[in-house]
Amino acid sequence: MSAKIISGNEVSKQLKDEMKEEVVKLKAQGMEPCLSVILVGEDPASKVYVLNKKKACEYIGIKSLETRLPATTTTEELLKVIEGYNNDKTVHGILCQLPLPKHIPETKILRAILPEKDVDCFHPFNVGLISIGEVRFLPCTPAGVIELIKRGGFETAGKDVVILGRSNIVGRPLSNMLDQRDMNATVTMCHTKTKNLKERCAAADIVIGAIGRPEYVKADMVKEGAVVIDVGINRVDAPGTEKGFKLVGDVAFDEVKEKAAAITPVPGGVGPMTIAMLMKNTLTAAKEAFFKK
Ligand code: BQF
Repeated sequence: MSAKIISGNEVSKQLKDEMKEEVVKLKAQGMEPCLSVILVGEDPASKVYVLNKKKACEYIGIKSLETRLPATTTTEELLKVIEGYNNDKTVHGILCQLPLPKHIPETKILRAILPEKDVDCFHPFNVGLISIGEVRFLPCTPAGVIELIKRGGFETAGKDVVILGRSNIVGRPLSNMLDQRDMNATVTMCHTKTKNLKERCAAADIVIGAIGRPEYVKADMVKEGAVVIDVGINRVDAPGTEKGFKLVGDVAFDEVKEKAAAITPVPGGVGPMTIAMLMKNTLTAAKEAFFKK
């Protein structure tokens, strides 16, 4: 039997349509939600991501501002740009596209964004709020994963979830969210030093791949009837194709789909959900700012 394919393209479209309607109402009340995106350098993947965010803003009716800085930008120059957006009352969300050029310390930059405008939810203050279950923003990719599981109709309460990967952006916050009282999953985080990793995966009701290794999760690592969520976006060489590369996830899709109950594709799975959740955070920030004053 072949797995149900959980389409992030479809679910994210649905979410964006809901937000589009909401923005019409917010604008009627005199509010114009606005997201500022800062891109430092010329990373080709980052350029695509920034463009995806701009297009989503346009679709929903969120105003978007963009600052593009050369790769040679100093930390101080970047901090100035952030400060400008922090002080701008018409800007509700700010994000600095990662990764940054190596000479700029990421931690320093992420701490500079005002927590109430931190729509990526990377500021330590907002990260801390998640771990105590007191939530303002949810980090975009983990929130997208959870939304896909929910809208796919899959229960998390009492389920064993294995997360492959412990990054600050995906694995760690996702673990923090899934074992809160509203989700009630039992979470195991696996990494390079984990013993019996294969066996742990194969025993899980839900497997989440977030390690950045192309097609790492094979069919023998997945239980019959499991739900498999693929967060990986890996560029692999594909000679003869238009771009010379293709995107594959952390899951060997073709073989795992024959065993899983449900699986997310790459592209068109978690990726578009990340963007939709960013839009949701931007609306949250705008509403908080507007109704507070
Ligand atoms: C799709 C990201 C790693 C590091 C920094 C749609 C996106 C990707 C794929 C996208 C990502 C990944 C983003 C698809 C934003 C997700 O159709 O499968 C959208 O734009 N993403 C980012 O901003 O920074 C990253 C991954």
